[in-house]
Amino acid sequence: MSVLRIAIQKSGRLTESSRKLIAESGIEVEQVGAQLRSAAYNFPIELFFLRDDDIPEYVADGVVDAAIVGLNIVKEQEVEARVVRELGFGRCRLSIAVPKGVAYSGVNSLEGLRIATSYPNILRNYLASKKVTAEITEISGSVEIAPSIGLGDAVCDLVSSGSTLISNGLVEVEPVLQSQAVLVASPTLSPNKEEILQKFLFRINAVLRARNTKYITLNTPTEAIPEIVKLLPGMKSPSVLPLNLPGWSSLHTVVAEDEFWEIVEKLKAAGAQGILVLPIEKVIE
Ligand code: PRT
Ligand code: ZN
Repeated sequence: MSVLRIAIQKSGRLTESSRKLIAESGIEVEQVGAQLRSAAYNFPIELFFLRDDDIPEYVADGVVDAAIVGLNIVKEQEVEARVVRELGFGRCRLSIAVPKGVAYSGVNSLEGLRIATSYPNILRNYLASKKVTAEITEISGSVEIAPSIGLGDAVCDLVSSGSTLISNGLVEVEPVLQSQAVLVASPTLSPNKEEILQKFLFRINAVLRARNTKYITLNTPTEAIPEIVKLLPGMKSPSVLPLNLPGWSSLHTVVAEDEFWEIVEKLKAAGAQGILVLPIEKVIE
């Protein structure tokens, strides 16, 4: 029987979220000690725990069949891997930043500068697309200190909160790539492995859809239902149950959580009471 080999980051920013996604997909994997690989008990996958930089090549070489890794790493390594799905965590951006106080008036200001980065390929393509000629200095870590030690006039590095740039006196000037964790797969999987990948994807989809979705119940005067239904985004026909109180009903529906907070005041103004917001574990479409 086939087993799909999936690489995840061994220890780093993506590790916990990757494991959580797999666990919430109902897949049980136990890693004992510093084990490098581990098979799931109840689903035909085997996890490989690797350094993130090694992952794209392992996928391209067929050592593993699929992986969870940052899009930034996949793009930088320019290997053959199919991006199957964005996973919504590990969000960051690759940006160019210059020392505070440097005059900057658009991407042409980078002309002739030396830019330090661990992402030379992405940066080279970006500069070429903007028709800017700059010198790229490749360094492997602590890119943010490069200008202060004379290793570059600017940097191109990953940013999430922006506090690393600020504490190194740098100002973000050009976003080059928006990144997040992605599920990638080898472009050439056997039909059996492709089938396992699609089953894995089906489960991931159900988990990720549920994350921003909440089950809402509320009590409302029955006569206010048409107005309340109009407020609930995308829900044409919520379930309505009579309450044991004449003229009152209980209404049940499913909404995106970020949309819910936009309308909660309006729901109350329309007469809704006793609003409950419940988590949903899976959404299957
Ligand atoms: O050991 P291994 O090689 O596997 O791990 P690593 O140390 O190379 O990678 P790791 O764990 O730091 O990051 C893994 C992935 O997380 C990256 O490839 C990105 O896809 C994603 N990610 C998300 C980030 C960040 N956010 C991030 N902020 N990766 C790195 N950073 C660094 C950035 O390089 C900079 O030094 O955090 C600093 C900036 O953070 P802020 O919040 O100060 O802006
Ligand atoms: Zn790494």
